[in-house]
Amino acid sequence: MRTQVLIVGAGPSGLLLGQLLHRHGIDTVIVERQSGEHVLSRIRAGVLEQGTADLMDEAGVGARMHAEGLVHDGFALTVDGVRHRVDLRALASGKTVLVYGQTEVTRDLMAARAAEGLTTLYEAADVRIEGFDGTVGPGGPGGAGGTGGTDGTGGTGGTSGTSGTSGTSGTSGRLPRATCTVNGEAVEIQADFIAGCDGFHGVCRASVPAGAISVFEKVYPFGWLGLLSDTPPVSHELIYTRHARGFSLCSMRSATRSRYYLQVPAGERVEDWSDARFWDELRARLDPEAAAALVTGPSLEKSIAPLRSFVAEPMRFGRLFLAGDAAHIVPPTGAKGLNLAASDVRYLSQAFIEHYRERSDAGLDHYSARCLARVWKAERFSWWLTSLMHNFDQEPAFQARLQAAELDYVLGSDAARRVLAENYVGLPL
Ligand code: FAS
Ligand code: PHB
Repeated sequence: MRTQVLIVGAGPSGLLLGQLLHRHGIDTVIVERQSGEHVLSRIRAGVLEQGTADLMDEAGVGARMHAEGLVHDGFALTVDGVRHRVDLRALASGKTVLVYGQTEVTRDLMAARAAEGLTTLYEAADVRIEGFDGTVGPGGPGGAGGTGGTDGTGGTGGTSGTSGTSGTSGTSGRLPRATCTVNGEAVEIQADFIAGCDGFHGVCRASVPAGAISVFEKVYPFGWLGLLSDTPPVSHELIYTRHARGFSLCSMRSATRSRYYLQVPAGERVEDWSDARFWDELRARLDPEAAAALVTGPSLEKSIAPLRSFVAEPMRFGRLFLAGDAAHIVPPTGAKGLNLAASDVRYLSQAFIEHYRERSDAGLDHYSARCLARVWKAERFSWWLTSLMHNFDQEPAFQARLQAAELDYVLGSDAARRVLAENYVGLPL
């Protein structure tokens, strides 16, 4: 197979990138290790920044998000049993967030891709990528200046197989490609570029020569035990609770479906948590009003996510570009994971469109630095809010006093709340 941009991974990053490029006539193929049903079965993010919602609109898939998503103009921090509201609309210049599950985002993107008849190879086994580090000459594959593809069309883009981007000028002539097995058949896909949207455990970052990449990581001594239930939320807004027994989060997917999280020690096993144990522990951590309002029910899903902060630098290697969790991970406390993936995809889609439409590689050349400037600010905020709200039993007593002082300051200072709100709604793109 031959395409313009080969996308590895059909999570939100890969699907959103594929949809945005398609709307600008750029051909993509997506290879995904799992089935579509498996991808949809993962319960992850729940809060979209305005920039992410705007991107969904640009991709032409925002209708259900606007119809079913819940606009939230604030959330609560509960400390020592007292609930403190953070008024996003007042503190963040009128900005709000949208509560709409990642599962629904993925479902909308999958449906749009299928409706357009675009190629997604699900259950692709043994995916390998190569040829992405080819020395790309001034022309690049259909890029600015050079003669572009071997067919002399100068990279006008177009449908797969006929695009003017085939071949590369002034290079070793190797094209980036992926090989995999689908339904027992060996498949090879050649492309001008590869977008590594295959998440933290994917093959793309792992395919980069060790000497070419730097990684920065912090692993937290706890994880989040999440439970999804068809029960009404305890409050119309999210509640982040700091408690001596551990952090908890009351979130939601709709007025009838709730999402709850408990801080649990690293290494905890989900099999050790019956629904009854989960509900008892959650109730013990909530403020009295929330505890009284809690409606329990059978779990639809229950899982433990380990918490880590992780960044790989740079995010570009020749003709391979990493986006989303393939390049960075944040603890979910700040609701940044999915939103960071969306901002990477915004920058990468703009760069590819510039390459094929305006024959400029400025966006591609600036992609990594542009993403990382935003990634590190989100890493800082996610680490900070995690440090503020979770129990660190192993930390020295001095650290616990600093944490208490920081909380006291945040809750008592308009300036500090403004910083919290500005980061929570998402920094400017
Ligand atoms: P994803 O991991 O979603 O998608 C990558 C895709 O690539 C997957 O479908 C995978 O099957 C596929 N893939 C992997 N290896 C491959 C290979 N070799 N070949 C082909 N395909 C391959 N964020 C929040 O904001 N709030 C949360 O509460 C939250 N909870 C989370 C809980 C968990 C357990 C995890 C892991 C993450 C959570 N996140 C949360 C972060 C999450 O939302 C990510 O930011 C988001 O899924 C990023 O999307 P992608 O970059 O598309 O990566
Ligand atoms: C969620 O609803 O899954 C969610 C919401 C806010 C967060 C993390 C997760 O900070």
